[in-house]
Amino acid sequence: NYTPTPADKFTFGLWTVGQTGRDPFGEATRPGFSAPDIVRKLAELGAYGVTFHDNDLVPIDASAAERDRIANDFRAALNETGLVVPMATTNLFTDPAFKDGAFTSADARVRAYALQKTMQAMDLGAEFGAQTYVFWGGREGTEVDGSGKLLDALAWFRDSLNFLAQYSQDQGYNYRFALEPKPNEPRGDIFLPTVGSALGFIATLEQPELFGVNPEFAHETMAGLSFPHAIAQAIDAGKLFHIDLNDQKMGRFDQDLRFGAENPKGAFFTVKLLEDSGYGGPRHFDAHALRTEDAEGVWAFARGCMRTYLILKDKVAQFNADPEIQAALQAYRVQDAELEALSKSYSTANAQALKGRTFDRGALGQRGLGLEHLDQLTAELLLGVR
Ligand code: GLT
Ligand code: MN
Ligand code: MN
Ligand code: MN
Repeated sequence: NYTPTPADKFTFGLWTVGQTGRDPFGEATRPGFSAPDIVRKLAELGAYGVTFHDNDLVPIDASAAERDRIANDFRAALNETGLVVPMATTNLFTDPAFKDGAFTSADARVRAYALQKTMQAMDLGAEFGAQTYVFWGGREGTEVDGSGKLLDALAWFRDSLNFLAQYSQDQGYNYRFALEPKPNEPRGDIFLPTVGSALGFIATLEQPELFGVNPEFAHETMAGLSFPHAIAQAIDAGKLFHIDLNDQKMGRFDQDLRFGAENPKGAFFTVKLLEDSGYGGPRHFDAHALRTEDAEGVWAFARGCMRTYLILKDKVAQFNADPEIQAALQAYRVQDAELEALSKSYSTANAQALKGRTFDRGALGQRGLGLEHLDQLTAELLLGVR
């Protein structure tokens, strides 16, 4: 009946349901909630966990005593509800100090401060048992490429990630790190703009096995790319360490819409990849209620994200079991054991055999693939008439 339980592993950032409706053009439209209230409400709704930036929980200028009091209240709510904290991250974008980047600032003092702030945030995350640490480089980018830092910025970014990975090992935290790409906003151009570019960068790090990606539906869509294709590549590379689920219209500002709100077909194939591949991590919603909503609307939004995921998960099972869909899939693929054996891996003999083979090119080009039929079946399944 599409009611979530912790076994579904749904998580929300404190900043998501805590979002107050503020945008670049207007003030907050609702007050937001305290962290312990968010924990209690999410638990009541059937979520598994909660995530945070250091400053979602502890204000940037809090005293040591305040920090401890806040951490204790938060811990009490977690203990009371059984909610967990699987992921934590650093706010390296709100404070004016980071206006030209954190790890990629041209100011060595800002880069050093970003390391200090991240180490402290990693301590805070570890205190609550976080195992995944996200890096969203929101301010890591430029508007003015005349500043001449494109190559330096990548080197500074690499040094920082290498440094923090060693800090994590040194402290015994053993975090798995997840880089979150985004093409633009708030910077004109953000470094590592897509899942593909993050994967390429990870290969240049000192301990690449500790790093994966945290792809977000909205961010790949903003770049004009397909989210299912992006996560398929991450899964193939063994790099899907975490995921940010939401929705987005292409070519717009970062909308962070309720999961499935805009592109249910993209959401369906996202859920299908996660479920069919056996992805075991949290299903993390990085989205927020529309600015039009009050507190009740916020919880309707959160419930909706989870409910839509579960409905789509059901549709995935239906898709996988539907005889007509499975027949269409079978008809689409042509198998040929002999040719597949010859093509799978190179040997001189296989190369010679393939070169000597005669192919009926005309017939290969004439075969209809039945994809219109398959796609209509998928559409009807999603529209609820199958
Ligand atoms: C911010 C951003 C998100 C990131 C968060 C992690 S913060 O809300 O828009 O996409 O996932 O830093
Ligand atoms: Mn976003
Ligand atoms: Mn966002
Ligand atoms: Mn995100």
